[in-house]
Amino acid sequence: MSLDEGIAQTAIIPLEGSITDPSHLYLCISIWAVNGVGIPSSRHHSTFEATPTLPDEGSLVLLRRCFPTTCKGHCACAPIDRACNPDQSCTDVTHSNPNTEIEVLDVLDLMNDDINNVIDIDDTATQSIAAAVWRVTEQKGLDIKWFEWSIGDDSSSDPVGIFDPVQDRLWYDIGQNNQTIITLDEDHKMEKGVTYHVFIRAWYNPTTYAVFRSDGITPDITPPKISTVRGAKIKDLARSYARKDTDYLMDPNVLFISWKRVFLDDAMSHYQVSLSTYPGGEDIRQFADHTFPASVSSTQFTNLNLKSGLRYYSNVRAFNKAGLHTLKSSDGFVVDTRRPDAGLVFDC
Ligand SMILES: [Ca+2]
Ligand SMILES: [Ca+2]
Ligand SMILES: [Ca+2]
Ligand SMILES: [Ca+2]
Repeated sequence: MSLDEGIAQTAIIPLEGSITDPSHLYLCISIWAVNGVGIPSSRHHSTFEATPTLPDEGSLVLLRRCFPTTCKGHCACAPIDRACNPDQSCTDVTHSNPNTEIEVLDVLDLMNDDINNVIDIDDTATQSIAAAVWRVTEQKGLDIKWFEWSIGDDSSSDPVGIFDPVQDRLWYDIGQNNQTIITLDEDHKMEKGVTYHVFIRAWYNPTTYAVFRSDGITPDITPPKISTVRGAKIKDLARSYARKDTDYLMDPNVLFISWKRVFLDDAMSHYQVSLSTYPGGEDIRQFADHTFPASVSSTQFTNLNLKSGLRYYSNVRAFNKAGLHTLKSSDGFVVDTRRPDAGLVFDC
């Protein structure tokens, strides 16, 4: 039998204070792994007793004695999802909290640099990933020492609806981080149309906590639909007040575009408009430069200098709040700086 433990991974951790301070009996070390896309594993905790042997040297002895460190039985000796028997009762101050309070915001990803500029999302395109960040809103009473996260639906003030309170672990520790990304497997997916909250349990001391939760996200996995109502289409317009799509344009510099009642979605977010020489393209005007809120349904392009005889297409992308989009193009138009021959232009 080999006694080789394999490759030891080591790290040097600079300390901000003494670990042999008599007021801190034990040193807790948490280790977790983060994969290439930034998703962390569960945390493994160990408790050590620090014993100085010289003024600046000493040994850490792994504590194998089991004792609960919180009223919920958190302990360093239990297997990762288990607890020790608690020996104190808890004080849940969620509903009347004299201590520091936080707000929990739902986010699409954790790419935000500045916690103060984070905007909460209420819709998501995925049923298997949720993410949240949290920030202190009021500093008072006790400070928060550490956090745990969970996720649940709208039916309870406890995290139920995703995890099974009997079979599954409900709370996951995240230390002093202020963000988490939650990946759910096939058996724990969020249901479409149901609102889910990210729950954060903030611990003030070993027996006192409060539970905060985000205002929720609702998975919606269908992009905006296209209306089947007659006349609801992307219209190339020669004038701002025109109502009928045109298939020729006399002025090569100005085009009006309308997408009124073309797209349907309960949670429309915004539109992007482009102009191109083939349907769906953006070789004349780009989508990203022409973004409009959900309340807008027409726009104009000027200084176009379009070529006579070429066919152009107006294109509109409709985005919903889950970030999904649908593209629709007009049937196009030809620039013709001559007067049109009467009787040759049919259109509705
Ligand atoms: Ca919200
Ligand atoms: Ca939200
Ligand atoms: Ca037409
Ligand atoms: Ca047209």
